[in-house]
Amino acid sequence: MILHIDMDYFFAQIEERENPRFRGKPVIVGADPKGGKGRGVVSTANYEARKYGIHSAMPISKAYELCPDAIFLPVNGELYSKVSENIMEIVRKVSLVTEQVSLDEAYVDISFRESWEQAKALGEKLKKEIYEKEKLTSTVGIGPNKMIAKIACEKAKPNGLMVVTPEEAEKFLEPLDIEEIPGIGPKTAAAIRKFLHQEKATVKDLKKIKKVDLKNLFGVVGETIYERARGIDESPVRTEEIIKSIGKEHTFEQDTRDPETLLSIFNAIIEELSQIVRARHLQFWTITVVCRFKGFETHTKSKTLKEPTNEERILKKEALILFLRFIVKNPKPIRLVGLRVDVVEKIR
Ligand code: TTP
Ligand code: MG
Repeated sequence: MILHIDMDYFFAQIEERENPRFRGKPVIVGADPKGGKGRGVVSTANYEARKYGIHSAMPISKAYELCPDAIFLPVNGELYSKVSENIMEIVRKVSLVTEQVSLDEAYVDISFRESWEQAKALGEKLKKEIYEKEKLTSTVGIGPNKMIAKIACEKAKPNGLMVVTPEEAEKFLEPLDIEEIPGIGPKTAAAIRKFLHQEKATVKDLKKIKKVDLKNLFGVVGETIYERARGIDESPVRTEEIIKSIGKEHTFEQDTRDPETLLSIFNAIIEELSQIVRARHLQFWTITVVCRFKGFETHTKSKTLKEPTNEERILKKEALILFLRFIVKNPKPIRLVGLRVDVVEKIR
């Protein structure tokens, strides 16, 4: 029995809590829109703003175009982290077998409950306690595994609770679009639709594809897709917080090819990441550079080292090589640069 909890419109809901006069109005948290000329993205928006089609990761300029009268607020990361800590403390009281996946989202193994009714009561209690202590609404999904719990939570949003029992699981999944299955992204979905000769495909359609065909299409991932379509997901709730990757990015005020601007920002990102890696006693293994060009065209280049290390000198060298490849290959002005490292725990 797995419980998945996800706070509703998290950053924006905290802002509403702090400023009750924002309630009922569209609220957008993210980069400065600068009267429509802003260049960053939306972090999140409350449900009033979502009615205008505004969503996370949308360019802030687009959000401004859709709803110029919305309340635009900067990201107050410090406040959101503190609230997140308070919430996760409440969640961990349910069970220590908790896996926090982001600031506002966690899985809890609640297999100690004796029935699905009891599981539901536990979910309700958790929601209530978070609301009483933090004055914030959340949504809970409960199911026989992480995948089902997560999708149930999506379906119950906002301020909802949904339980899907093992008997209901397959029927629950069948009408869903294949892209609602975690692990099936746009490219995988397109390949599945092509195979089926269909413009749209549900999980029920996906189940018509034989395991061997999915394996031929996607390799080992094909097997996972085959299982997930049937409601099977054996992945455990990972209790320790495992940091898998750390990243930083920067959007330029104007698209640029100015070497001094590009290099000074990129070097600052390298230094910042390198400091985090050392502070947390981690080592990096794979280095990925992201470059977004004029027109939002986004590319990544990666390099995996022979062995993990925490040396800034190596990060600098490898990241710069990847970055230079972008500059040499693509003459377009650059909108955003980013760097991500996949990390492992340093053996102490
Ligand atoms: P989500 O849980 O994905 O979104 P949400 O809580 O705003 O809305 P809901 O769950 O009701 O659909 O993400 C949690 C927070 O993480 C979100 O409030 C802001 C931040 N975030 C970003 O900064 N950028 C993003 O692209 C996403 C998806 C989230
Ligand atoms: Mg959320």
